[in-house]
Amino acid sequence: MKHQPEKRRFFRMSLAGAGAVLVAGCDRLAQTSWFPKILASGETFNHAAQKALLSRKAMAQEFSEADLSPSFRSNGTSDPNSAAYQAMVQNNFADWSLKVDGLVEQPMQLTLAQLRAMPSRTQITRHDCVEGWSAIGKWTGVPLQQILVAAKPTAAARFVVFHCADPMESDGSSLYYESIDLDDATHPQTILAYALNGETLPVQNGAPLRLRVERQLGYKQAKYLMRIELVDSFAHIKGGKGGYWEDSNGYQWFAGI
Ligand SMILES: Nc1nc2c(c(=O)[nH]1)N[C@H]1C(S)=C(S)[C@@H](COP(=O)(O)O)O[C@H]1N2
Ligand SMILES: [Mo]
Repeated sequence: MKHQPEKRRFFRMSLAGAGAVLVAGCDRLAQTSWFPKILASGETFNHAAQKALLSRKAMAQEFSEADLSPSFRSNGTSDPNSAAYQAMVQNNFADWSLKVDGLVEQPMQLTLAQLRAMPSRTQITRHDCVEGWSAIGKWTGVPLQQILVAAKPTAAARFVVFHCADPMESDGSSLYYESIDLDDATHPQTILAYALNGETLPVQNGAPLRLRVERQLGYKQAKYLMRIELVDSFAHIKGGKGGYWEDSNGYQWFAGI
């Protein structure tokens, strides 16, 4: 109990940046059920759990401009095979928007202009793909935490699911998807990136918007984002394992590095 005020301050501080961007209701943060729940569960943590939580909060290494890879290669889908996506490319993504729904009090639909107007974070990080290559790139985007604070996840929300535009089968079926938990979703380096190395995010790297979740492997970095859905479980989504490669190839859902 004696640690409680300290803990509360810690979480408040971690959300301070997010407050600046709130469309409405930052004063109501204390009522957004998932937030106090994190605090409440903290009171019963034992030492090992505390340490585990701290390590989940640790930052991924950041690099300098001098470390940038000469080019950031593309992997997996490099040009989504769908008429709907190709039409959006033709139109410079003017008709694209990101849907935020599921277990949220405030479902939203965000245009690129709205996302670009939000406070951004730029980070130079190393991407590690299980296929045996790495690249260092500079990503700019909106911290996911800001979007969550605005959308207000309900008490039941535990995971964020990222629905992508690219079909993984030649018949146009099986869209790529991924998911992360709220710890990773609210990590300061977890951003929805719209720029790579200071340029508009290219199609081959996930235009117009892709996830960067820097403490996990490459396949978690969902490209071609269309929708983020808050859920209490992903058991009912597609193969039930929380991601395309998790379902199809037995990849680990938590791909920590
Ligand atoms: N939508 C979508 N996201 C995806 C993939 C994909 O095929 N489709 N491939 C994943 C894999 S395995 C890697 S290594 C990275 C590659 O990102 P890059 O193309 O920017 O190098 O994206 C990940 N995200
Ligand atoms: Mo990968």
